[in-house]
Amino acid sequence: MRTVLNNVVLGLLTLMLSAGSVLAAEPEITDARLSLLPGDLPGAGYFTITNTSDEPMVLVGAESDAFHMTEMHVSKHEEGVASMHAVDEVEVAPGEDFSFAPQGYHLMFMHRTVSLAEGDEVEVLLHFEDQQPLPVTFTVVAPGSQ
Ligand SMILES: [Cu+2]
Repeated sequence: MRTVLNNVVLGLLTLMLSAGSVLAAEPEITDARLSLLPGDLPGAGYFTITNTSDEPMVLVGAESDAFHMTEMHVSKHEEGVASMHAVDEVEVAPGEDFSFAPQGYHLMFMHRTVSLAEGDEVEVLLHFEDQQPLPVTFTVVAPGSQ
């Protein structure tokens, strides 16, 4: 009987400890917004990731039911020419912030599945390495707003 009780107590402790560490390691997402363009042109997702853990966090992708395809992009200005290309992952160092922002990193939301207007909220799942998918609510903002 004593052994059974000990096992139960040990099991509970292990559960509590692992739950605690999972919570501590979750990325914090702030200022999530989605800038739309007219028609079926893509929208751009901007937000800030805060890594309060002591391990690097690696964002490897995103998805939303409101769009057929979502990619991570970075914009570049080279010799006066603006371009962008897809990136596979973005690493946020321990204790650091990383911002997806105009003229830099952004989520590129392509081919809407629903109509969207300013003020609407869009659910997006962010995929971090070694993490559960993280649901984040993006607010639709006017094109060109920062
Ligand atoms: Cu893009």
